[in-house]
Amino acid sequence: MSDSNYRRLVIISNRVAMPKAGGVPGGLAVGVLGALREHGGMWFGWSGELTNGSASDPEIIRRGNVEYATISLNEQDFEQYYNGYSNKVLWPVCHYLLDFIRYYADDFEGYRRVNSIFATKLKSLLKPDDLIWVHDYHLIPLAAELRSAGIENPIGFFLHVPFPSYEALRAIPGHEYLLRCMCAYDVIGFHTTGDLAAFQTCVREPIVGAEFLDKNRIKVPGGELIADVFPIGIDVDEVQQLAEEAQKLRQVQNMVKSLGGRELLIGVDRLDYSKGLTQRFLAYERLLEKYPNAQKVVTLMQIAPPTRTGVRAYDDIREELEQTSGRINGRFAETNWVPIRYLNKGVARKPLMGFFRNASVALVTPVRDGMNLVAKEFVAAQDPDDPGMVVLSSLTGAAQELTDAVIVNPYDRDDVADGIATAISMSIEERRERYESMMAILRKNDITAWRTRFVDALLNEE
Ligand code: ADQ
Repeated sequence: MSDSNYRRLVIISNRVAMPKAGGVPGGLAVGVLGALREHGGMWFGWSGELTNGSASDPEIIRRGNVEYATISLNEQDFEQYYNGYSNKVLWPVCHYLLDFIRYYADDFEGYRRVNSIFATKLKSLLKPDDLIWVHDYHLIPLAAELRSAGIENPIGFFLHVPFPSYEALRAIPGHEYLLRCMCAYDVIGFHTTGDLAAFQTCVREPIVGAEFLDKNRIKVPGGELIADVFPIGIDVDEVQQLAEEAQKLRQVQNMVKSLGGRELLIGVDRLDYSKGLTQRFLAYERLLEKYPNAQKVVTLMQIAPPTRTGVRAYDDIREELEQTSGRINGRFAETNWVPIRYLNKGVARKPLMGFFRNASVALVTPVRDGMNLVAKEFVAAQDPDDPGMVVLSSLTGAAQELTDAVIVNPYDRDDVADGIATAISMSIEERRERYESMMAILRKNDITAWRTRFVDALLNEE
């Protein structure tokens, strides 16, 4: 046990995923909860509730070794900070999807205001020995706000999405402010070496004028920081156990029965334009055209619950997907077969892992993704004797680690269609070999490794 285990870990993210709150947790919540359950500590953030007045004081509940401290936010503040600058400006620029950027000065103001509110509310809960770990693009200015409020604890930041190179980042109003704010952290973590390199292109600019001291240490205005790569992982044993136990669930058995012996291709994503869902459906259509025999042997089940409803681009993608899946089903369906089962809702974690275990192929084809935990969970959920295969976008962080997946370019329909055909027809020996090598990587870079490496880096910065 390292020293860090004796220090309280305080994690801050936009949303706190309360136990049994329902809904589908995203990747950040799955990762943070995994890390916090092991280490113990406090998770601070938004409760999911909105108020007409000002933000509420923290409400604290304890479950096991984790304290959940949540605040409610004013409706307009939330709209501007979350739906506005965070998700209409930062999310698209971080995913290199500049056409989706919708900037409004009021949203930027709201983003700064809510970060200042987070700092004020959090300050009263902090103890001098706490290690502070801030998560994701919603809260980039938080360390700067905490420092202004007199907090001197070590503060780390982990970005769950990709970091854009300066040529993309400079497109957004406010980027100078964001870069200056990042200098207030002691440790900054990214998923991949590519993200780290992109960050370096930004801080090299005169606006920061960073000096690179050694491999990961950077001198910035006001001090030094460590910027490094910490690929997020999964709890491999938990996923394996859930997947095995789920075989007994009626929900899983009924789904398998309904396939009528066909091979299951599965996609599981939040309904987000970065996940490449329309392109995925079109690539699947290409598979059915190019390999007509596949029509008799495969079914695609796409599970995609809506997120960020109320943001125009998310409503649009939902409509587009309904139309595309409807058209493909209309074109190819038979009396006893529908090519795409499109579910617009989440599935609980255990049956989901059970679905993964019964699928022959996972389609993980985002047009950009920081890491992608679905790819990792799918591999861990497989039966080692007869494992399924992942068709994985080269534009995900996961592709840097899972090099034994079938790697494809999500923008190239033929490449994805051929990738699916390769995965379906792969020999059992080759699947087993690739599974073993991917599992070794998942075990090496698991959720414990992610958390301990980051917390140790933070501790070393004192
Ligand atoms: P997300 O964009 O949310 O995460 P991802 O990494 O795939 O993407 O994590 C999604 C998580 O939610 C997985 O654990 C998955 O099982 C679950 N999930 C997704 N859709 C679901 C559904 N329909 N029903 C039930 N469960 C579902 C962000 C970044 C990623 C990064 C993670 C973690 O965008 O790039 O990998 O954070 O850092």
